[in-house]
Amino acid sequence: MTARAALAAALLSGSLAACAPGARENAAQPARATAASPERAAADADGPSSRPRSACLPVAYEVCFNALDDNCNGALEEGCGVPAGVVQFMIGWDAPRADVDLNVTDPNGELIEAGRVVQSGLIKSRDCPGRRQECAGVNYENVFLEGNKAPTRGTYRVSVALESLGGEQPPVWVNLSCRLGAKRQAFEIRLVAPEDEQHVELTL
Ligand SMILES: [Ca+2]
Ligand SMILES: [Ca+2]
Repeated sequence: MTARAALAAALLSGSLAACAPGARENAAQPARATAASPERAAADADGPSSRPRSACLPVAYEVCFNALDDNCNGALEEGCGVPAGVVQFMIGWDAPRADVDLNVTDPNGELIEAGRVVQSGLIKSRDCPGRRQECAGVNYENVFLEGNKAPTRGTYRVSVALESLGGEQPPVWVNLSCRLGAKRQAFEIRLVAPEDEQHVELTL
């Protein structure tokens, strides 16, 4: 099956459509905070796959920097100093030296990069692990809509790609959380080798 063909859509209701992972080499599991499950063991044994995951976990507290709304209160990483917005895409991964990239292209076709606000109001807050390991092993990347700007309607294209393993043992497990207004969805992504990539599209 091709990567594109693997984009089994997890359709969201209402005006938001299709936040679906497309795997070249992927599966899914939380980057942290959960123990290995039988499903994960099976995925490890069988090779790449991918799947949506619960947008949140029913626990009493928020775990910082794992790109999950752990306590299911609708807020991602609250109290962790991570900027949030009504449009937001966030990834988090455990492997400290692995270089994973979150590449979001907005409906205007602009790629969201760290340190530059594009016309749609989106900005990327950081690029991990950083050229000089600035993220200090706490690896997450966050694209969010700044301030009170109205979200731009159209299709947002998201890529989660493994740039390099950096000496880490594969697979690298990555959490991806997506928010468009009231709609939220999360994915567990498994990246095995450099240039592995997972695609998601959301339409507002
Ligand atoms: Ca969290
Ligand atoms: Ca939360």
